[in-house]
Amino acid sequence: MSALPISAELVTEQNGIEAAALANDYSHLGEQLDRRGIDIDAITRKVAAFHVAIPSWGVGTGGTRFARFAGPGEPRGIFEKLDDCAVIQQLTRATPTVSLHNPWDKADPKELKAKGDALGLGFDAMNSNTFSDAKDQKHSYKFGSLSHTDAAVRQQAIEHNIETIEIGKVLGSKALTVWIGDGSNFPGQSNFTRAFERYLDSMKAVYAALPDDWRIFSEHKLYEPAFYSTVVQDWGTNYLIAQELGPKAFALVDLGHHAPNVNIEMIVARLIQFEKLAGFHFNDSKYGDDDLDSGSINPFQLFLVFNELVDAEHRKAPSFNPAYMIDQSHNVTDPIESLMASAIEILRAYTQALLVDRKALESYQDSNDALMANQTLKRAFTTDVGPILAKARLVKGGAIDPIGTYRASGYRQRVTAERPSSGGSSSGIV
Ligand SMILES: [Mn+2]
Repeated sequence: MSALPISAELVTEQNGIEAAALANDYSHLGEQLDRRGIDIDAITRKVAAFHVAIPSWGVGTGGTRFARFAGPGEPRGIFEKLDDCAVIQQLTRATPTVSLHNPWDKADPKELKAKGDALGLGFDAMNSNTFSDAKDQKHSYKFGSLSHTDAAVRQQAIEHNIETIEIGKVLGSKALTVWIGDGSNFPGQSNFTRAFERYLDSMKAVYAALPDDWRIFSEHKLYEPAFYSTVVQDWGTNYLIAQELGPKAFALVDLGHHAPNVNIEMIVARLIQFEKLAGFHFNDSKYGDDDLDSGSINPFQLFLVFNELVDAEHRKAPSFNPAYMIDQSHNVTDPIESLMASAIEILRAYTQALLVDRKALESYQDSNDALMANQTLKRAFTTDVGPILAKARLVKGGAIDPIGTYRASGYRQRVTAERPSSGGSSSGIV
């Protein structure tokens, strides 16, 4: 673990500044929760065990279709991206795995594994890419990939997904996430039924190549890059895909991939009930697939999603094993800071959901006491759980104040000197 990017002495020194105040705050919150019959240490242990994966592309500065404004010291390749991911894990202790993208992160898988091991990082779900053309590929995905009208293009996309599984096997990954850009821009351009049949046939070929202990996650999105119709447009279609493919197939929920005001927590409940929830790509949005930082716009929605997840955990829902990943585009902030803040917001929502008095909630629901049922959720949501989050980080060797410690470390200034600007970085939004 000597390869950790921030000096352990600095973390200890910074924690020393905050330690006494945290001890007081934690003790005070412990008394409050005790009056509600909640053991704060039991909650802290659960929070300390919660993990969310970082996408490799998240540490590069994102952009929009209008422009991308590079940030200082951007990682120039996957090995530097892993260094940045290690900073996030070192200070938050909530992000021990990285989700890689093929082909953006292409490198010798054995070298990737060795670099991950040196940094104490594991590898989460692999992401394939048939929504853009890679250099030197024979057929273009301009008019689709797994659902393309031409069998040769579909075969190329299938083989790419199988190659992504093969890379993941070396890294110790156990899942493949498939998001396609396939769809149409004009009414009449595509036959909905035939396109979906072709997609299912292609996915069956990918599914057949999955190792026994792997899962395949399909990700729906209602629009973009296709603006009239999308082949995998919503959770209903996604559920049908998971049903058609078999027991290793699950439906992944990216929070930004729904129409505004859709009740996402209810979708989550349905997928859990029918044992097909793959997991999440966390982000936040105001208008569309904005890919803003988790919890920055609508923390109550994030809490309501976690309320369903904790409810499932509480009642031991069968086949409940969600994979958590952040999927954001950091256009105006330091990506490391955004990812740390987002991991903390995700953990905050989880912690608040753990505080819901489920017995009382059930009783209010059964007696149709709408007001008190809502009050039960709001009581958990409005509890300041910051001391629990800080304590969970501290006991695992992280920072009480990750962003403050990161800024004090001068990491960004150091890598800015080490990484001359290349003018571009492979970053994307999926
Ligand atoms: Mn996504």
